[in-house]
Amino acid sequence: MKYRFKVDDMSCNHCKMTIEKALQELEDIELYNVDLEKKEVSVESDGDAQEIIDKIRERGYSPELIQS
Ligand SMILES: [Cu+2]
Repeated sequence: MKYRFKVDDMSCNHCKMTIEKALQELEDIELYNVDLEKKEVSVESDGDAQEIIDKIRERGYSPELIQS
């Protein structure tokens, strides 16, 4: 599954790195991209969206799934 999340409180490269590290901890993740300018996180994963949301929230950010 491909998911896209809007993460409005991601504001600098530190945020980007923190979120990338969080995503790397998920075993089902195949691909991910963190776009700081758009404040978007794209993920290809066999897991579900909630798992990804929870993981990013753990680090203090507020992802919202973008329906596409
Ligand atoms: Cu930051």
